[in-house]
Amino acid sequence: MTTNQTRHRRWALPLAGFGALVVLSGCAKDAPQDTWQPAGDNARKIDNLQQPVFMIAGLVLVIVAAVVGYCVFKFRDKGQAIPQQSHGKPALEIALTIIPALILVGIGIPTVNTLFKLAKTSDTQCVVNVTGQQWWWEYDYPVQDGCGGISAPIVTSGQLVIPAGQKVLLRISSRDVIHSYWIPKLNGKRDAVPGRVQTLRLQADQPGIYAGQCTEFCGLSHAYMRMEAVSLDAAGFKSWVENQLAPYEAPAAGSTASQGEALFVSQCSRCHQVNGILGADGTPVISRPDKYVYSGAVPNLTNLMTRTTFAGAAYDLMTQDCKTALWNTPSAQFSAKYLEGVSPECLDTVQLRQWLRNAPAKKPMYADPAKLVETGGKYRGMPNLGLTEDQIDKLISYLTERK
Ligand code: HEC
Ligand SMILES: [Cu+2]
Repeated sequence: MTTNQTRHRRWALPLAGFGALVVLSGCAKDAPQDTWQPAGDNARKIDNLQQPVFMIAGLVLVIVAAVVGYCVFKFRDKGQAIPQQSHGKPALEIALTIIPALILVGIGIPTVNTLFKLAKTSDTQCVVNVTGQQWWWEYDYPVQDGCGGISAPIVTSGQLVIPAGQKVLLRISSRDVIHSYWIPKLNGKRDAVPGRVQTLRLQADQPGIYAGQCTEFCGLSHAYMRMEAVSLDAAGFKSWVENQLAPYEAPAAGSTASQGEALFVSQCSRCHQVNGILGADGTPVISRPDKYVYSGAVPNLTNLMTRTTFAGAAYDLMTQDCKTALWNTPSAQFSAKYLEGVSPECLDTVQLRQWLRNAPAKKPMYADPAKLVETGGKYRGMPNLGLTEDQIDKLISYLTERK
């Protein structure tokens, strides 16, 4: 090999790395989970801190890399004699201790200050309880005057709906293992720890939809444990609340949806609650997920079609085109658009059908009966219920009416 070739080889790797960095940095444009594009007050506080900190850290990196590079090059082995050995240079050592200490203090003061500002919850205007479990998030809205008034509890999952411009207090916990709640454009992370309630203040400036995902490894389907925060204008949020609390309407007698409802009562309602649903004898059907599922809870399916994703916001209920259109709706029109729910033209039941056919095949979740021993006979996710295609059709007809 010629010296020229060796020289080229030496530069190939660093150059390729640099090229990859340049290409990858292009991905950050319009990334839905970009901390560098804050969309609310808390995320902006974090951004205002991380910008200068990264700048300082970057500068230090450049200086250190330049000095190391210079020394490596200047003092490389040219067959010269070993230089005279010396020890200690107090002026340099003291200077190199004081300078980093000053930099750390300079970064530390605004960091601690920001932490205190982010931890403040006394100024929040309404509350949502957020509970993580394998592998989805439950949101329950207690009765309150805040958020424009909520007159009865609302329980939903996957998509957190909040009023835009308001400081919302999330009270975060978990029913099984440790999860972590993170909507990067709205605030930092907060761990969801069983037996503890941790608070996080969330605020979105504008109506819109913001993506997030569980950021604490929590088992098999951790990667499918996503969430979305949806912010609506005041009037939009009020309609959302009213819609969630609207009385149950049974499907027309004899319809396919009505047969689906009966199937739902017999197959699903031991785990899933649909508020207001009545059994064949006319009494309310109350679910008992704690008897069948390890975490003790499963998603409330009362208004499934008011959300656009399901099963930990990992799968879609609408076509990709409609989804893209929703995500790109300008904030002034967003609330009305979201409140339409999944319209018949947008409805895409492919993933829901796969889910009902065999949920654990779509989302790995220890629903395998052979593993129930570990959890005292309880499932860790939704089991395969062995439904026929005909049953699935009826159930889909029923579920897709639920808005
Ligand atoms: C043994 C309890 C159990 C039974 C029975 C059950 N499910 Fe589920 N289901 C779950 C669990 C647990 C989840 C959450 C899984 C996840 O997202 O990881 C779930 C999730 C869902 C979801 C997604 C909900 C959302 O908001 O994300 C739908 C839809 C659903 N199930 C429909 C059904 C239907 C229809 C039936 C009856 C045919 C049924 N399930 C029976 C436990 C059950
Ligand atoms: Cu998780």
